[in-house]
Amino acid sequence: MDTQTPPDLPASVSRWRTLGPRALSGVLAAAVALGIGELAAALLGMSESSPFFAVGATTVDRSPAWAREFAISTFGTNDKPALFIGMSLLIVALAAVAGTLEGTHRPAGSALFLAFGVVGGYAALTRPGATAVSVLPTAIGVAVGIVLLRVLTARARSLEEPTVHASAMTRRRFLALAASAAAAAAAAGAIGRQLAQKASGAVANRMSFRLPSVLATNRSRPIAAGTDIAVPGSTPFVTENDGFYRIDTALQVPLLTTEDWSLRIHGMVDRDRTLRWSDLMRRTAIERTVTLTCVSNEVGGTLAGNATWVGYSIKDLLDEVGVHPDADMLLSRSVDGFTVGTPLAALRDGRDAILAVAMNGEPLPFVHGYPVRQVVPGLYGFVSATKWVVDWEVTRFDRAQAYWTQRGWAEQAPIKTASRIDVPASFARVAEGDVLVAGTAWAQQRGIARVEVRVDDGPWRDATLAVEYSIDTWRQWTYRWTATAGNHTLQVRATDQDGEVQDERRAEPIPAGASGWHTRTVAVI
Ligand SMILES: Nc1nc2c(c(=O)[nH]1)N[C@H]1C(S)=C(S)[C@@H](COP(=O)(O)O)O[C@H]1N2
Ligand SMILES: [Mo]
Repeated sequence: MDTQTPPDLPASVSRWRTLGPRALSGVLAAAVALGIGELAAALLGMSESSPFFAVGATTVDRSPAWAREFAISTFGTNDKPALFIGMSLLIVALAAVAGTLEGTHRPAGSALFLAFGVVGGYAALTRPGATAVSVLPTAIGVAVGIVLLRVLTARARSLEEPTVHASAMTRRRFLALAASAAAAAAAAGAIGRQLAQKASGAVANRMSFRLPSVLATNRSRPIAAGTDIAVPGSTPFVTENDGFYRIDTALQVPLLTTEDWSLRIHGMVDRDRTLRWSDLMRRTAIERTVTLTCVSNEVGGTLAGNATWVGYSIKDLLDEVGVHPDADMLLSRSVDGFTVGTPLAALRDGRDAILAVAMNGEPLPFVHGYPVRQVVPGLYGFVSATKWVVDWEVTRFDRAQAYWTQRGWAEQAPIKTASRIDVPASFARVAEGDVLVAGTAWAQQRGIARVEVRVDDGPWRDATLAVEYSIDTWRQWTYRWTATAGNHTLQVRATDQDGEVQDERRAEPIPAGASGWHTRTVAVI
């Protein structure tokens, strides 16, 4: 090697000249493989089988409970971009190794690519609803990737030959090929994504969706004056769809049309039944305002949102199919295979459990479950709020386990009483004197009776509650504080309408929801 080094070049530069093009070859070949895999998946009408998404989805499903907790507490609702970035970095690193290996120990790099193909193919084959052909996008992508890896690394090697070492021509040819590969990878990926969306027809279907009309008697109660006290910076009573938290395991948002949609009801029932969209539309629509909460919400966290939903009674549907008396769980399944176990008792006790089709006057956004999702007041989302729901199995908790329960989360998970300080903001600096403290509190199904605030471990003082909308929605509160200069700690706690004070003991979200009192530090100047 060293004999090829021109005397004026330090060894590190020459090593970089050799390794750089090889590593780049590997990375580009992998990018093309993934882009082609994406495109092939779209053209074959199986976008869930693209190697990148199949591996990502499998990673999500196979990761242990602590990993989900870590991801959500670290990245919040950006957990998906974080996963994509992490995967991409790992792929770049491995592909660079493959390119380097292919240069020195041909065909070791190709073999490594083949190994990635096996991993991707295995992931695609084991996704819910996969068949033998699900492996095709990965196989095609990897085949193209290996050919390109060989061509590129051969070119990269020719750059290193002493006779042409300085040849600008060779270098230009390599760079031109590399640039074309990068462009091809980006184009194939982007076109694949576009095609997948278009082909589903779901975007057009959602645009032509007509909101069901709701009889006056089935409307949600109007929001009375004094419910939404709109302190700047505090949580609005109704959460806009765009700002509504999103939590799910779906790396590719399912794109269903109302025509594709159906709900199969089976298991411990007298009559199996499959409900089509037209069957749903013939039913009586009801409108309800309900606050959803995620079990992963930390004390003081923002994984909760309040919306006005239009949907159809879950209880009525269950009554019609004749639930067996010894059944106690509804195992609902999303089109992507995610499952939720909900106590039948909660669905049938008269609370407003609905199959929702609209959210704040719009068809459900795709990320929130278009065309149909469940909304059940009082239960954390992972045991109640199935999005893209297509299957209901009436069963028993001792016979079936839902997705998160299999991963260490609770079977039963009623929402815990919680309260949060929104204003002043975290580590805010406020002026001495009259300071308005504001926030929200929730105890779905029980209702908020009282909110108290204390400063620096002083006595608890009653906050002023906003007008209550219902026991199923959060309730805003304010507190007037005469602030003195210095650093202060504000703390809040709520009491529900059963007289139960919010649990002071700190608990992690896993297995059944966080508890503890929210505190906030404020600098008064
Ligand atoms: N299909 C599907 N439905 C799902 C989930 C999911 O991962 N997949 N996550 C659940 C969880 S954990 C919560 S908190 C709510 C969140 O609903 P949102 O994203 O509309 O706020 O959806 C629930 N429904
Ligand atoms: Mo959740």
